[in-house]
Amino acid sequence: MKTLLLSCVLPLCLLAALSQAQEGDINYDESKVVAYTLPDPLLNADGTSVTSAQDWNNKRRKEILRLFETDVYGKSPARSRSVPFHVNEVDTEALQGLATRKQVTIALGNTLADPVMELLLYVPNAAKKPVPAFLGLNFNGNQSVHSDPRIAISRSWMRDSKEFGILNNRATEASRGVQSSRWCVEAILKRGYALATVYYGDIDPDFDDGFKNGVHPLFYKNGQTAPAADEWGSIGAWAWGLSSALTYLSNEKEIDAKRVAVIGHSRLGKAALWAGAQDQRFAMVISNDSGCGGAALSRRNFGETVKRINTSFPHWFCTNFRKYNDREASLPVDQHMLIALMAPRPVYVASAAEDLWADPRGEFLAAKHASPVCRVLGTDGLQAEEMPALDQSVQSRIGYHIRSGKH
Ligand code: GTR
Repeated sequence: MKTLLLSCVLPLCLLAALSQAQEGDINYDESKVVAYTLPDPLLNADGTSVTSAQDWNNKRRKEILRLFETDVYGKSPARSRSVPFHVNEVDTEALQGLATRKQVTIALGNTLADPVMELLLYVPNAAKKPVPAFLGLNFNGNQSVHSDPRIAISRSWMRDSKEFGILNNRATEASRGVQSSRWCVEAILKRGYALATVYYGDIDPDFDDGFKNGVHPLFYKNGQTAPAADEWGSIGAWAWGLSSALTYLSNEKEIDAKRVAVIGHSRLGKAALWAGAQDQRFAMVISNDSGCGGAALSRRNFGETVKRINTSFPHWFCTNFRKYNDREASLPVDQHMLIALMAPRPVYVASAAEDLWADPRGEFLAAKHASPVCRVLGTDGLQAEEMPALDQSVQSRIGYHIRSGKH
Protein backbone atom coordinates (compact mmCIF):
# COMPACT_ATOMS: atom_id res chain seq x y z
CA MET A 1 0.00 0.00 0.00
CA LYS A 2 2.79 2.35 1.00
CA THR A 3 4.54 1.53 -2.29
CA LEU A 4 1.31 2.13 -4.17
CA LEU A 5 0.86 5.54 -2.63
CA LEU A 6 4.47 6.44 -3.22
CA SER A 7 4.29 5.35 -6.82
CA CYS A 8 1.72 8.06 -7.45
CA VAL A 9 4.23 10.71 -6.57
CA LEU A 10 7.67 9.25 -7.30
CA PRO A 11 9.12 8.05 -10.59
CA LEU A 12 9.83 4.33 -10.81
CA CYS A 13 13.60 4.70 -10.72
CA LEU A 14 13.41 6.50 -7.38
CA LEU A 15 11.17 3.80 -6.02
CA ALA A 16 13.66 1.16 -7.08
CA ALA A 17 16.36 3.16 -5.38
CA LEU A 18 14.34 3.46 -2.20
CA SER A 19 13.70 -0.25 -1.98
CA GLN A 20 17.36 -1.03 -2.60
CA ALA A 21 18.45 1.63 -0.11
CA GLN A 22 16.63 -0.31 2.56
CA GLU A 23 19.12 -3.11 1.97
CA GLY A 24 21.78 -1.28 3.95
CA ASP A 25 24.12 1.64 3.79
CA ILE A 26 23.92 2.01 0.02
CA ASN A 27 23.90 5.58 -1.26
CA TYR A 28 21.63 6.77 -4.07
CA ASP A 29 21.98 10.47 -3.44
CA GLU A 30 24.28 12.22 -5.92
CA SER A 31 24.92 15.02 -3.42
CA LYS A 32 26.35 12.45 -0.98
CA VAL A 33 28.98 11.13 -3.36
CA VAL A 34 32.32 11.80 -1.68
CA ALA A 35 35.02 13.87 -3.37
CA TYR A 36 37.59 11.59 -4.96
CA THR A 37 40.69 11.75 -7.11
CA LEU A 38 41.11 9.17 -9.84
CA PRO A 39 44.52 7.64 -10.48
CA ASP A 40 45.95 9.08 -13.71
CA PRO A 41 46.09 6.37 -16.39
CA LEU A 42 48.84 8.31 -18.14
CA LEU A 43 51.14 8.64 -15.12
CA ASN A 44 53.73 5.88 -14.91
CA ALA A 45 54.60 4.36 -11.54
CA ASP A 46 58.01 6.09 -11.73
CA GLY A 47 56.31 9.51 -11.95
CA THR A 48 56.95 10.11 -15.66
CA SER A 49 54.09 10.76 -18.07
CA VAL A 50 52.95 8.70 -21.02
CA THR A 51 53.32 10.84 -24.11
CA SER A 52 53.35 8.29 -26.93
CA ALA A 53 51.74 5.05 -28.04
CA GLN A 54 55.09 3.40 -27.44
CA ASP A 55 55.20 4.54 -23.78
CA TRP A 56 51.66 3.29 -23.33
CA ASN A 57 52.15 -0.12 -24.93
CA ASN A 58 55.57 -0.90 -23.53
CA LYS A 59 55.19 0.46 -20.04
CA ARG A 60 52.00 1.92 -18.61
CA ARG A 61 49.58 -0.56 -20.16
CA LYS A 62 51.55 -3.42 -18.60
CA GLU A 63 51.67 -1.71 -15.21
CA ILE A 64 47.91 -1.16 -15.18
CA LEU A 65 47.19 -4.71 -16.29
CA ARG A 66 49.39 -6.02 -13.47
CA LEU A 67 47.58 -3.84 -10.92
CA PHE A 68 44.19 -5.21 -12.01
CA GLU A 69 45.61 -8.73 -11.82
CA THR A 70 47.11 -8.24 -8.37
CA ASP A 71 44.39 -6.25 -6.67
CA VAL A 72 41.08 -6.74 -8.47
CA TYR A 73 40.45 -9.81 -10.64
CA GLY A 74 43.53 -11.93 -9.88
CA LYS A 75 46.03 -13.35 -12.29
CA SER A 76 44.80 -15.98 -14.73
CA PRO A 77 46.88 -18.82 -16.14
CA ALA A 78 48.41 -18.21 -19.54
CA ARG A 79 46.15 -19.01 -22.46
CA SER A 80 47.08 -22.08 -24.42
CA ARG A 81 47.73 -21.45 -28.11
CA SER A 82 45.29 -24.11 -29.18
CA VAL A 83 42.30 -25.73 -27.55
CA PRO A 84 41.18 -29.33 -28.10
CA PHE A 85 37.62 -29.35 -29.41
CA HIS A 86 35.03 -31.65 -30.88
CA VAL A 87 32.30 -30.54 -33.31
CA ASN A 88 29.13 -32.32 -32.17
CA GLU A 89 26.72 -30.98 -34.69
CA VAL A 90 26.55 -28.96 -37.90
CA ASP A 91 23.30 -27.94 -39.56
CA THR A 92 23.68 -25.82 -42.68
CA GLU A 93 19.94 -25.12 -42.82
CA ALA A 94 19.35 -23.76 -39.30
CA LEU A 95 16.73 -21.08 -38.64
CA GLN A 96 14.96 -21.72 -41.97
CA GLY A 97 18.21 -21.59 -43.87
CA LEU A 98 19.33 -18.25 -42.44
CA ALA A 99 22.38 -19.74 -40.74
CA THR A 100 24.68 -22.65 -40.21
CA ARG A 101 24.49 -23.84 -36.61
CA LYS A 102 27.46 -25.55 -35.01
CA GLN A 103 27.67 -26.99 -31.53
CA VAL A 104 31.17 -27.60 -30.29
CA THR A 105 32.65 -29.04 -27.11
CA ILE A 106 35.79 -27.13 -26.14
CA ALA A 107 38.32 -28.42 -23.62
CA LEU A 108 39.16 -26.17 -20.69
CA GLY A 109 42.17 -28.32 -19.85
CA ASN A 110 44.37 -30.36 -22.15
CA THR A 111 41.81 -33.03 -22.99
CA LEU A 112 38.11 -33.29 -23.70
CA ALA A 113 37.53 -34.80 -20.26
CA ASP A 114 35.54 -32.55 -17.89
CA PRO A 115 35.49 -29.65 -17.38
CA VAL A 116 34.56 -28.60 -20.89
CA MET A 117 32.47 -25.80 -22.32
CA GLU A 118 29.79 -26.12 -24.96
CA LEU A 119 29.82 -23.44 -27.63
CA LEU A 120 26.85 -22.62 -29.84
CA LEU A 121 27.71 -20.88 -33.08
CA TYR A 122 25.43 -19.43 -35.75
CA VAL A 123 27.10 -18.27 -38.98
CA PRO A 124 24.98 -16.33 -41.50
CA ASN A 125 24.69 -18.31 -44.73
CA ALA A 126 24.17 -15.35 -47.05
CA ALA A 127 27.13 -13.25 -45.89
CA LYS A 128 30.50 -13.11 -47.61
CA LYS A 129 33.04 -15.09 -45.56
CA PRO A 130 34.89 -14.73 -43.31
CA VAL A 131 32.37 -12.85 -41.15
CA PRO A 132 32.89 -10.78 -38.00
CA ALA A 133 31.33 -12.23 -34.86
CA PHE A 134 29.83 -11.41 -31.49
CA LEU A 135 30.91 -13.66 -28.62
CA GLY A 136 29.22 -13.59 -25.24
CA LEU A 137 28.54 -15.76 -22.22
CA ASN A 138 24.93 -16.53 -21.34
CA PHE A 139 23.22 -16.94 -17.95
CA ASN A 140 20.89 -19.90 -18.52
CA GLY A 141 22.46 -22.25 -21.03
CA ASN A 142 22.82 -22.05 -24.82
CA GLN A 143 19.26 -23.28 -25.27
CA SER A 144 18.00 -20.15 -23.49
CA VAL A 145 19.16 -17.74 -26.21
CA HIS A 146 16.79 -18.99 -28.93
CA SER A 147 13.82 -21.32 -29.18
CA ASP A 148 15.62 -23.36 -31.92
CA PRO A 149 14.65 -26.92 -30.83
CA ARG A 150 18.00 -28.38 -31.93
CA ILE A 151 20.17 -26.49 -29.46
CA ALA A 152 21.50 -28.99 -26.92
CA ILE A 153 20.15 -28.31 -23.45
CA SER A 154 22.92 -27.45 -21.02
CA ARG A 155 23.74 -30.24 -18.55
CA SER A 156 25.69 -27.98 -16.19
CA TRP A 157 24.74 -26.79 -12.72
CA MET A 158 22.45 -23.77 -12.82
CA ARG A 159 20.72 -21.67 -10.19
CA ASP A 160 17.08 -22.76 -9.84
CA SER A 161 14.53 -20.52 -11.53
CA LYS A 162 10.92 -21.49 -12.06
CA GLU A 163 10.54 -18.55 -14.42
CA PHE A 164 13.37 -19.78 -16.66
CA GLY A 165 12.62 -23.51 -16.44
CA ILE A 166 15.61 -24.44 -14.26
CA LEU A 167 14.67 -27.19 -11.82
CA ASN A 168 16.89 -29.09 -9.39
CA ASN A 169 19.81 -27.03 -10.65
CA ARG A 170 19.40 -28.29 -14.20
CA ALA A 171 17.91 -26.69 -17.32
CA THR A 172 14.74 -28.32 -18.67
CA GLU A 173 12.93 -28.15 -22.04
CA ALA A 174 10.96 -25.24 -20.59
CA SER A 175 14.15 -23.15 -20.62
CA ARG A 176 14.35 -22.99 -24.42
CA GLY A 177 14.40 -19.41 -25.64
CA VAL A 178 13.69 -17.89 -22.21
CA GLN A 179 16.40 -15.26 -22.81
CA SER A 180 15.69 -14.75 -26.51
CA SER A 181 14.58 -11.13 -26.02
CA ARG A 182 18.18 -10.39 -24.98
CA TRP A 183 19.79 -12.24 -27.87
CA CYS A 184 18.64 -10.77 -31.15
CA VAL A 185 19.95 -13.79 -33.07
CA GLU A 186 18.13 -13.18 -36.38
CA ALA A 187 18.94 -9.46 -36.42
CA ILE A 188 22.65 -10.23 -35.91
CA LEU A 189 22.67 -12.89 -38.64
CA LYS A 190 20.74 -10.77 -41.13
CA ARG A 191 23.32 -8.03 -40.75
CA GLY A 192 26.07 -10.48 -41.65
CA TYR A 193 27.55 -11.24 -38.23
CA ALA A 194 28.06 -14.60 -36.59
CA LEU A 195 27.04 -15.19 -32.98
CA ALA A 196 28.87 -17.47 -30.56
CA THR A 197 27.80 -18.15 -26.99
CA VAL A 198 28.74 -20.36 -24.04
CA TYR A 199 26.97 -20.93 -20.71
CA TYR A 200 29.15 -19.17 -18.11
CA GLY A 201 28.66 -21.90 -15.52
CA ASP A 202 30.46 -24.38 -17.79
CA ILE A 203 33.64 -22.48 -16.98
CA ASP A 204 33.00 -21.92 -13.29
CA PRO A 205 29.62 -22.50 -11.59
CA ASP A 206 28.52 -19.23 -10.02
CA PHE A 207 28.56 -20.06 -6.32
CA ASP A 208 31.19 -19.94 -3.65
CA ASP A 209 32.48 -23.48 -3.18
CA GLY A 210 36.08 -22.51 -2.40
CA PHE A 211 37.01 -23.11 -6.07
CA LYS A 212 36.67 -26.88 -5.98
CA ASN A 213 34.58 -27.06 -9.13
CA GLY A 214 35.02 -25.33 -12.48
CA VAL A 215 38.29 -24.57 -14.17
CA HIS A 216 40.42 -23.45 -11.21
CA PRO A 217 41.59 -26.87 -9.92
CA LEU A 218 43.02 -27.70 -13.36
CA PHE A 219 45.69 -25.10 -12.72
CA TYR A 220 46.55 -25.68 -9.05
CA LYS A 221 50.21 -26.28 -8.28
CA ASN A 222 51.05 -29.39 -6.29
CA GLY A 223 49.28 -29.22 -2.96
CA GLN A 224 47.34 -26.05 -3.84
CA THR A 225 43.64 -26.16 -2.93
CA ALA A 226 42.48 -22.62 -3.66
CA PRO A 227 43.68 -19.62 -5.67
CA ALA A 228 46.25 -17.41 -3.90
CA ALA A 229 45.22 -13.88 -2.88
CA ASP A 230 46.36 -12.48 -6.22
CA GLU A 231 45.02 -15.31 -8.38
CA TRP A 232 41.84 -15.45 -10.42
CA GLY A 233 38.33 -15.69 -9.03
CA SER A 234 35.23 -16.48 -11.05
CA ILE A 235 35.24 -13.32 -13.17
CA GLY A 236 38.83 -14.13 -14.10
CA ALA A 237 37.76 -17.64 -15.04
CA TRP A 238 34.83 -16.46 -17.16
CA ALA A 239 37.11 -14.00 -18.97
CA TRP A 240 39.68 -16.75 -19.49
CA GLY A 241 36.93 -18.96 -20.95
CA LEU A 242 36.02 -16.17 -23.39
CA SER A 243 39.63 -16.12 -24.56
CA SER A 244 39.57 -19.91 -25.04
CA ALA A 245 36.38 -19.53 -27.08
CA LEU A 246 38.16 -16.95 -29.24
CA THR A 247 41.07 -19.37 -29.70
CA TYR A 248 38.55 -21.92 -30.94
CA LEU A 249 36.92 -19.37 -33.26
CA SER A 250 40.29 -18.68 -34.89
CA ASN A 251 40.08 -22.25 -36.27
CA GLU A 252 36.81 -21.46 -37.97
CA LYS A 253 37.48 -20.51 -41.58
CA GLU A 254 34.12 -18.78 -41.86
CA ILE A 255 34.88 -16.45 -38.94
CA ASP A 256 37.18 -13.46 -39.11
CA ALA A 257 38.89 -13.89 -35.74
CA LYS A 258 40.38 -10.40 -36.03
CA ARG A 259 36.87 -8.94 -35.85
CA VAL A 260 35.33 -10.59 -32.81
CA ALA A 261 33.47 -8.36 -30.34
CA VAL A 262 33.16 -9.68 -26.81
CA ILE A 263 29.82 -8.77 -25.23
CA GLY A 264 28.19 -9.24 -21.84
CA HIS A 265 25.46 -8.13 -19.48
CA SER A 266 25.91 -7.38 -15.79
CA ARG A 267 28.39 -9.82 -14.16
CA LEU A 268 29.06 -11.11 -17.66
CA GLY A 269 29.68 -7.51 -18.75
CA LYS A 270 32.38 -7.37 -16.07
CA ALA A 271 33.83 -10.58 -17.50
CA ALA A 272 33.67 -9.20 -21.07
CA LEU A 273 35.56 -6.04 -20.05
CA TRP A 274 38.23 -8.03 -18.23
CA ALA A 275 38.54 -10.42 -21.19
CA GLY A 276 38.97 -7.55 -23.64
CA ALA A 277 41.44 -5.78 -21.37
CA GLN A 278 43.73 -8.80 -21.12
CA ASP A 279 43.31 -10.30 -24.56
CA GLN A 280 44.14 -7.86 -27.30
CA ARG A 281 42.87 -10.27 -29.93
CA PHE A 282 39.35 -9.06 -29.12
CA ALA A 283 38.48 -6.31 -31.57
CA MET A 284 35.88 -4.60 -29.40
CA VAL A 285 34.08 -4.86 -26.04
CA ILE A 286 30.43 -4.10 -25.37
CA SER A 287 29.33 -4.12 -21.74
CA ASN A 288 25.76 -3.68 -20.61
CA ASP A 289 24.89 -2.62 -17.06
CA SER A 290 28.20 -4.02 -15.82
CA GLY A 291 28.28 -1.76 -12.74
CA CYS A 292 30.59 -2.27 -9.77
CA GLY A 293 33.77 -4.11 -10.78
CA GLY A 294 32.74 -3.52 -14.40
CA ALA A 295 32.47 -0.15 -16.08
CA ALA A 296 31.46 1.86 -12.97
CA LEU A 297 34.03 3.82 -10.98
CA SER A 298 34.68 2.18 -7.61
CA ARG A 299 35.52 5.45 -5.88
CA ARG A 300 32.01 6.80 -6.30
CA ASN A 301 29.98 5.63 -3.35
CA PHE A 302 26.77 5.32 -5.37
CA GLY A 303 24.90 2.03 -5.68
CA GLU A 304 26.82 -1.22 -5.18
CA THR A 305 30.15 -0.80 -3.38
CA VAL A 306 33.37 -2.81 -3.31
CA LYS A 307 32.54 -4.08 0.18
CA ARG A 308 29.04 -5.05 -0.80
CA ILE A 309 30.09 -6.96 -3.92
CA ASN A 310 32.92 -8.75 -2.10
CA THR A 311 30.45 -9.76 0.61
CA SER A 312 27.62 -10.93 -1.66
CA PHE A 313 29.95 -12.60 -4.18
CA PRO A 314 33.17 -13.56 -2.38
CA HIS A 315 34.20 -15.75 -5.32
CA TRP A 316 34.04 -13.16 -8.11
CA PHE A 317 37.25 -11.16 -7.53
CA CYS A 318 40.64 -12.09 -6.09
CA THR A 319 41.01 -12.11 -2.31
CA ASN A 320 43.25 -9.01 -2.44
CA PHE A 321 40.28 -6.96 -3.66
CA ARG A 322 38.77 -7.26 -0.17
CA LYS A 323 41.55 -4.99 1.15
CA TYR A 324 39.63 -2.17 -0.51
CA ASN A 325 36.31 -2.77 1.25
CA ASP A 326 35.39 0.73 2.51
CA ARG A 327 38.84 1.86 1.29
CA GLU A 328 38.17 2.53 -2.39
CA ALA A 329 40.31 5.67 -2.32
CA SER A 330 43.40 3.53 -1.76
CA LEU A 331 42.84 1.35 -4.83
CA PRO A 332 45.82 1.76 -7.17
CA VAL A 333 43.42 1.66 -10.13
CA ASP A 334 39.83 2.56 -10.91
CA GLN A 335 37.57 1.23 -13.61
CA HIS A 336 38.31 4.00 -16.14
CA MET A 337 41.72 2.30 -16.38
CA LEU A 338 40.07 -1.01 -17.23
CA ILE A 339 38.29 0.66 -20.14
CA ALA A 340 41.58 2.34 -21.11
CA LEU A 341 43.23 -1.10 -21.41
CA MET A 342 41.03 -1.65 -24.48
CA ALA A 343 42.43 1.40 -26.28
CA PRO A 344 42.70 2.04 -29.14
CA ARG A 345 40.16 -0.74 -29.77
CA PRO A 346 36.54 0.41 -29.43
CA VAL A 347 34.56 -0.07 -26.22
CA TYR A 348 30.84 0.50 -25.79
CA VAL A 349 29.45 1.09 -22.31
CA ALA A 350 25.69 0.83 -21.86
CA SER A 351 23.70 1.81 -18.76
CA ALA A 352 20.04 1.76 -17.80
CA ALA A 353 18.27 4.67 -16.13
CA GLU A 354 16.55 2.59 -13.46
CA ASP A 355 19.63 0.49 -12.75
CA LEU A 356 20.98 2.76 -10.03
CA TRP A 357 22.62 -0.22 -8.33
CA ALA A 358 25.10 -0.26 -11.26
CA ASP A 359 25.67 3.53 -11.02
CA PRO A 360 25.03 4.73 -14.59
CA ARG A 361 26.81 8.01 -13.95
CA GLY A 362 29.84 6.12 -12.63
CA GLU A 363 29.81 4.04 -15.83
CA PHE A 364 29.67 7.21 -17.94
CA LEU A 365 32.49 8.87 -15.99
CA ALA A 366 34.74 5.82 -16.31
CA ALA A 367 34.22 5.89 -20.09
CA LYS A 368 34.98 9.61 -20.13
CA HIS A 369 38.12 9.37 -17.99
CA ALA A 370 39.51 6.55 -20.14
CA SER A 371 39.50 8.92 -23.09
CA PRO A 372 42.91 10.61 -22.55
CA VAL A 373 44.50 7.22 -23.27
CA CYS A 374 42.63 6.97 -26.58
CA ARG A 375 43.87 10.44 -27.47
CA VAL A 376 47.52 9.53 -26.80
CA LEU A 377 46.93 6.60 -29.15
CA GLY A 378 45.53 8.91 -31.84
CA THR A 379 41.79 8.24 -31.51
CA ASP A 380 38.93 10.24 -30.06
CA GLY A 381 37.79 8.44 -26.87
CA LEU A 382 34.30 9.39 -25.67
CA GLN A 383 32.94 12.40 -27.54
CA ALA A 384 30.73 13.70 -24.74
CA GLU A 385 31.50 15.89 -21.77
CA GLU A 386 28.15 15.32 -20.09
CA MET A 387 25.86 12.31 -19.92
CA PRO A 388 23.73 12.12 -23.06
CA ALA A 389 19.93 12.30 -22.90
CA LEU A 390 18.06 9.02 -22.38
CA ASP A 391 18.20 6.61 -25.32
CA GLN A 392 20.75 8.72 -27.25
CA SER A 393 23.86 6.88 -28.31
CA VAL A 394 27.26 8.58 -28.27
CA GLN A 395 29.16 6.99 -31.14
CA SER A 396 32.88 7.49 -30.80
CA ARG A 397 35.87 5.21 -30.12
CA ILE A 398 34.47 4.83 -26.62
CA GLY A 399 30.69 4.77 -27.01
CA TYR A 400 28.01 5.22 -24.40
CA HIS A 401 24.26 5.26 -23.96
CA ILE A 402 21.81 5.22 -21.10
CA ARG A 403 18.55 3.61 -22.10
CA SER A 404 15.28 3.94 -20.27
CA GLY A 405 14.28 0.94 -18.20
CA LYS A 406 15.66 -1.45 -15.63
CA HIS A 407 18.75 -3.60 -15.25
C1 GTR B 1 23.95 -8.31 -8.83
C2 GTR B 1 25.31 -7.76 -8.55
C3 GTR B 1 25.71 -6.89 -9.68
C4 GTR B 1 25.47 -7.54 -11.02
C5 GTR B 1 24.23 -8.42 -11.07
C6 GTR B 1 24.13 -9.45 -12.19
O1 GTR B 1 23.40 -8.98 -7.78
O2 GTR B 1 25.25 -7.04 -7.35
O3 GTR B 1 27.05 -6.49 -9.52
O4 GTR B 1 26.58 -8.25 -11.41
O5 GTR B 1 24.09 -9.15 -9.91
O6 GTR B 1 25.12 -9.98 -12.67
O7 GTR B 1 23.01 -9.75 -12.55
